[in-house]
Amino acid sequence: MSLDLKGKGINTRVTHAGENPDSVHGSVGVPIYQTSTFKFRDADHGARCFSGDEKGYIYTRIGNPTINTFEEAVTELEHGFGGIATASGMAAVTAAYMTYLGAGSHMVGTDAVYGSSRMVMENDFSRFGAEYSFVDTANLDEVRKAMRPNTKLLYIETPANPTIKLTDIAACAEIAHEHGAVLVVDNTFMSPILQNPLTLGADIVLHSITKFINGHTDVVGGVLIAKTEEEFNRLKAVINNTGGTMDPHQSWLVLRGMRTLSLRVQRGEENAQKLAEYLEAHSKIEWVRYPGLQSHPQHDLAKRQMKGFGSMISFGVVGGVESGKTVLNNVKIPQLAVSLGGYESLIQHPASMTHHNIPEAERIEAGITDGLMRLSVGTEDVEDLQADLEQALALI
Ligand code: LCS
Repeated sequence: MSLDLKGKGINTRVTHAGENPDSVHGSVGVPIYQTSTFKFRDADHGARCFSGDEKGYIYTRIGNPTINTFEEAVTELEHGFGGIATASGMAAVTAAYMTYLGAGSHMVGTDAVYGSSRMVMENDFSRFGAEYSFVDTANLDEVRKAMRPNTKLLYIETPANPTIKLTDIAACAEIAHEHGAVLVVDNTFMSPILQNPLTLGADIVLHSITKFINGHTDVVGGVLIAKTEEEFNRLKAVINNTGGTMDPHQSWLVLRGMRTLSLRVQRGEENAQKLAEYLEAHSKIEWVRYPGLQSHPQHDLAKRQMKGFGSMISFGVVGGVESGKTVLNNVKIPQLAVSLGGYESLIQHPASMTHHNIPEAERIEAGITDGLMRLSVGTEDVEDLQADLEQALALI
C-alpha cells in the first residue's frame, strides 16, 4: 500500500510520492523493469489490455512499471491528473507542439525560451504549416495582441531562459482560455518545489528533467503533466505513437535524483540569494537579474506565483562580453558548461552557447544580449563561491 499523501507537506511528498514497495520481495526502492515487452496470460488477456478493458502492461513504449512510478511521483508534485516521461526535455516540448498544432493553426510563445524550443517551431513545425508569434509574454498586452482566431497554444517559459523574465501564469491561463487555446508552461527553472502552474490555471506543465528534477548532471530526460484526463489522453496518444518516451533505467535514475529535490532546491536558493546580492553590490558588475532581488522588475509577481526565487542568476559585467568571458574563463568552482539545475554550479554564455541558434536580431530583441552571462548556483558553500567570483572579477 502506498502512503496517502493528501495534505502532507512538500518534503514528505517528494520523499514518498509514487512509492509502492513491490509486492513480491518488498523492495523499498523501485525495481528496474528492464524489459521491452510483457507476456500476456492468454490471447483474450492481450486483447483486453489493448482495448483498455483490463489494465496491464503491453510494451515499454506504451507503459512500464518503473517509468510509471516516476510519472506518478512527479504528477503528485505538480498536482496533475497524469504525467508522461519523455526521452529529453525537447521531446516533451516537441510532443506538446505536435499535440496542439497542425497546418493552419497558430501558437504564441515566450520570445526568450530555451533556444531549441523556439527553433524547432521556426525551422521544423513551420514546414508543416503551423504559424507562430514569439513575443515578450512578460507584457500581457503583447500576449493579447498576438492571439488570433486560429491560436491553439499559448506556450510560456517562466522564469525564461536565460533572461529570468517572468510571465504571469494565471493571467495567461485566462487569455488562453478566452481564445479556446491551451496554456503550456515550461516550469524547468522552478521545479515542482517552487512553482505549480497547474494550480494557477495552466493545462499542461513540462520540465526538462535533465535539470533540477534529476539534479545530478548524469541523465537527459523530460516530462509532461496534464491537469485533466482529456489532455492527458491527447498527449499520451501522440507520444505513444511518435515514441519519444523515457526508458526504465533512465526513469529509475531520475526518480532517485528527485528524492532529494527539495533539499537541493532549498540550498541552491539560499546560495543564489546571497550571491545575487553580492554581485549587485560589486563595482565590476553592471546589472544582475534574480527574482529574489528588490531590483527585479517583477519581484512582486515572483512573490505571488512562486514559492521561492530559485537558483538561476543572469548578470552583465562592466566592459561587456569580453569582461564576462574573463569571469567565465577564470572561475574555478562553477564549471564552464551548459545545462543547469544540478548539484554543482555551472556558468555559461547564452549568446554563443545555449541560444546561439536564434538569429541575432531575434535574440537581441528577446533580451539575450551579448553581455549576458548565466550562472546556475549549486549546493557548494556560498563563501567559497563568492571568493571564487571575487578573484575572477578582480582580473578585469
Ligand atoms: N526547457 C528549458 C527551460 C531548458 O532550459 C531546456 C534545456 C529544455 C527545455 C530542453 O531540455 P533537454 O532536452 O535539454 O532536456 N536547456 C539547456 C540549457 O540551458 N543548457 O543546456 C540545455
